[in-house]
Formats: sequence, structure tokens, C-alpha cells
Amino acid sequence: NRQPYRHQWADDTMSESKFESLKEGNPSALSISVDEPTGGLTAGLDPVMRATGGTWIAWGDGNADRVVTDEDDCVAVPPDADDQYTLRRLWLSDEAVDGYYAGLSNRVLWPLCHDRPDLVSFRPTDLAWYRRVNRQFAAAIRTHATPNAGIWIQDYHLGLVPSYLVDELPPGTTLGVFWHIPWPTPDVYESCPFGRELLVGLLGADVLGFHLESYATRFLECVDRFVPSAQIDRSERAIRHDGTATKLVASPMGVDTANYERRARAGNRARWESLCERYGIDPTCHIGIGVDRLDYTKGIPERLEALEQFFENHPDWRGSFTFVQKATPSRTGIPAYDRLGDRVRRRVERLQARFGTDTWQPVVYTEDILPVEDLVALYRRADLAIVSSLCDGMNLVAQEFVASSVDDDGVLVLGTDVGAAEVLGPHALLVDPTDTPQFADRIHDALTMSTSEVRSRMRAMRQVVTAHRLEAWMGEQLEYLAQNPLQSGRRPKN
Ligand code: GDG
Repeated sequence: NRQPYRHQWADDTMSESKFESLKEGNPSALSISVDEPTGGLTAGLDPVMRATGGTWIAWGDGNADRVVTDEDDCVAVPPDADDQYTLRRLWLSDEAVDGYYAGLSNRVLWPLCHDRPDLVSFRPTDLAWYRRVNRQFAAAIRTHATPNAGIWIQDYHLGLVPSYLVDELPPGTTLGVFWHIPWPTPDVYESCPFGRELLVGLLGADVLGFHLESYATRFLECVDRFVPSAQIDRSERAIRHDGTATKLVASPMGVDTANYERRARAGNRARWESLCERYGIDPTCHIGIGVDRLDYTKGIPERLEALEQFFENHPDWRGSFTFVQKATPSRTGIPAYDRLGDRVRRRVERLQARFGTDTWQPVVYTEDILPVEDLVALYRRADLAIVSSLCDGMNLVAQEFVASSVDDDGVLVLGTDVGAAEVLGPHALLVDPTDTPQFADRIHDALTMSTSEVRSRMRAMRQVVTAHRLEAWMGEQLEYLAQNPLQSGRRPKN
């Protein structure tokens, strides 16, 4: 779904004369900026693609589409390097994006998979767009797939693509899907408006990956209930249906640990001091952090409630502990997200009004997007990080915090229903984010933990995140694609 590089006209205008000079083969008349890949997955896949070559197919958001047609939109990136690969963008209309992305993906699949069927808002036209855009992706894959190619599809925006490719690909190709969010129980999944169609869609894949065993098990249970004609081999985690064979695999995604460590060690005091100045953080305070998209799954209001309880129970910490909450606005325009933003901002104001002084803020709240160096400076300096999503496929922030804690001196307070708890659980302080008194106690435990315990927990977590690093996860997934464990044959058309 996501593109690794976004090309933007610098001045956001496309004049007639610029357009004419481009058509005459004079691109220097244009000023196009290129963003670097951000986010765990795109940043992690980019070097792999540069090493292997191949084609990355993505929805092209940005504004450089005005001179690029659907036929000639293959550009090689980066422009000046030897290790290039092809980036093919699908230029979608605003209506298509509103339907398949904001609509079906984020108003139906996202709440459903995060155990919030009450927030599902289904419009039949969104499903029509989801099918249509998924068909467009499938058509692009068909065009680019060569015999024996490995095709790797990412995430819930593209769940029907595999079924559109059954019997449509060159011989020897293997098709894998990684589903980055949880999979719901059959009782929740029952309310999916295209439940059977999506399951059969995903069964077009040879390999279907989830972060956790429990998500794979729930997928299997859903197939068992809603696709009774499928044959399920539970011990093998294999599903055969209508000529397809799908192997389910569970493999928690990691982060680029070496990169976070390097950035953390390269960081300097000045960067932290300038952050303190910018956000009015008292640098002498103990620091807690939360780094999330402003999403109802991340449990931000519950966290603020626990902080309020903590400051109420422990007045001695007022003035000497500040919590920095970085919340990136996300999916704005969807009512559930807009309501959440209002609720969070009100809670922050309430905390400030109750406990804040002229010289100290209990919570420093920002919706700014920070450069990764600033984020790493926060991770390194923080005495504790709270990752307390109510439901979260994996959560990379928890692992980034650990990877950046090169001084072994931070405590991680982690929600029990965060995927990362499966990996880091024994060494983090686990919390039920809806149990406010317990949550407030955990914050106190984190702040008063002995230095030796902090160090031994952090060292153990650092070993775990290194073992599960992004490179290892990606290697494992690509190995599955190379092996095609069930040897499910793809028959070419005709
Ligand atoms: C989905 C699943 C799963 C955040 N603020 C800034 C910034 N970030 C970066 C973080 C991190 C990423 O955004 C957030 O990743 P998460 O994994 O925490 O959460 P989702 O976006 O919900 O991701 C999740 C993931 O997919 C991968 O499978 O783990 O469960 O929900 O990398 O660092 N980066 C920068 N500035 C910011 O202000 N540079």
C-alpha cells in the first residue's frame, strides 16, 4: 500500500509552461522533491529491494502524478545509485482512496481487527472501491511478475489481491501476504460485511504471515467457521481450498536495532536540550514518554487517566516527573479519530489545570512529527516508556525504545494486549491499561525500581530485540517465499 519515496512538486503548482517543458524532455524545468522512506516497514524493505532488485508496487500519494500517466509511471530509485529497483505507483482518484483506504480499510477492517466492532461503519460503495483497487494492484502484479518470482503483499489494504491472482501468474511464482494487525475471533469477525470473500481472498496466498501464533490460530478458526469447504490441517497450520494451499506462519516483526543504536550513540546533549527548550520540559525532571499515532487502539486516554491517578496518589512526584506524550494525528476526518483527538486534548488540559505550576507541566503534549534523531534522543533520555495500547498487532515503538536505550537505563511499561508483550513480556512491567489503580501503581514501580533491576531488565530486552531484529524477520519471510513450504503450484492462465 505504502510507497517508499514520495515525489512532490516543490511549489505545488503545475503551470502550462512547466508541463510543456517536461513534455519536451526538459525535466530540469521542474522542481521535484523526494522524501526518504519513513516508518519501520518501508525503511526496512527499501535496502532489501535495493539489494535484490525487483518492483515495488504502491499507491502513489503525493502530487507529482499530474504529468505521469498510468502507462509510464515506472521510475527507478534512487536516481543516482547502482542499486536501483523499480517503483510502480498506482495513481488513484480521491474517490478511490476515500473508498478503499479511509473507508473499507480504516472504517471496517481496522476496528474489526482491533476488537472494536462498535466502530465499524460500512458503506457498500467502499467495498466496491476496495475490490476495484485490489484488482488494480493485482493487474500491476500480473504485468510485472516473471517466472519464479517471489511476490510479497503487505497488510490489510490488499486482502483480496491473492484471490485475483490464482491461476493468473507465471509458473514457479510464490505469493506471500503479511497481515500487520491482529486477526479477530470468529465471534467478532462474524460482523465483517464481506467475511467469506476476504478469507477466500487471503487463501489465494501460498504463505500468510502474522506477528503472533494467536492471530494465526484465530484466522484458522474463522476459516473453519465461515469457509466450511476448506480443509484444515491444524498441526501443519495449512489450509487447502478450491485448488489453493496456504501455509500460516507466525513471526513477530522487529526493528532495525543497529540503526537505532547508532543514532542513539551519535546523539548529543545539545539535541536533548533543544527539545527541552522547544517543549518547555524541565531537563532536571524524571522523564516518561509515550509515542503513538493518535488512534483509539493506542489507549492514550486511559494512560492519561492513570497518570492523573499517579500524581494524585504521589504528590511527592509533582514537580519532578514529566510525561512527554507525542501523538501523531492520523486518519483525520474519520469521526472516531476526530472524537479521540478532542478527548485526549481535554484530558491533557485537565491534568495541567489540576497539577501544573508556572515552572512545571505534568504532561508535555505534542502532535508534531519529529525527525527520527529527536525521537531517538527522547527514547535514550527517557526513564520510562509507556506502550499501553488496548490492542496492537506488534508495536514497533516498544522495540525502538529498547534498541535506543544504549545506557541500559529505561523501564518499559507494556500493555498485556500489545503484540510486543509476547516478545518482551517477562522483562517489561506488564499492565492492564483499563485498570487505572494498577496502572498508576506500575508507573510508580517503574520510577522507584532499583538501578540494578532496571539494568538487568533492559539488558534482557535488548538481547531479545536484537534477536528479533527487522533483518531477521525479513530474512525469514523471504525464505518462506523462496521455499514455498506447501509447494502450492500456480498455474498460468491458458
Ligand atoms: C502497524 C500496527 C505494527 C511515530 N511518531 C513519529 C514516528 N513514529 C514512528 C515510530 C514507529 C511507527 O511510527 C509506529 O509504528 P507502530 O508499530 O508503533 O504502530 P502502527 O503505525 O499502528 O503500525 C503495529 C506495525 O504496523 C508493523 O507491523 O507493529 O501493531 O498497528 O516506527 O517510530 N517517526 C518519526 N517521527 C515521529 O514523530 N520519525
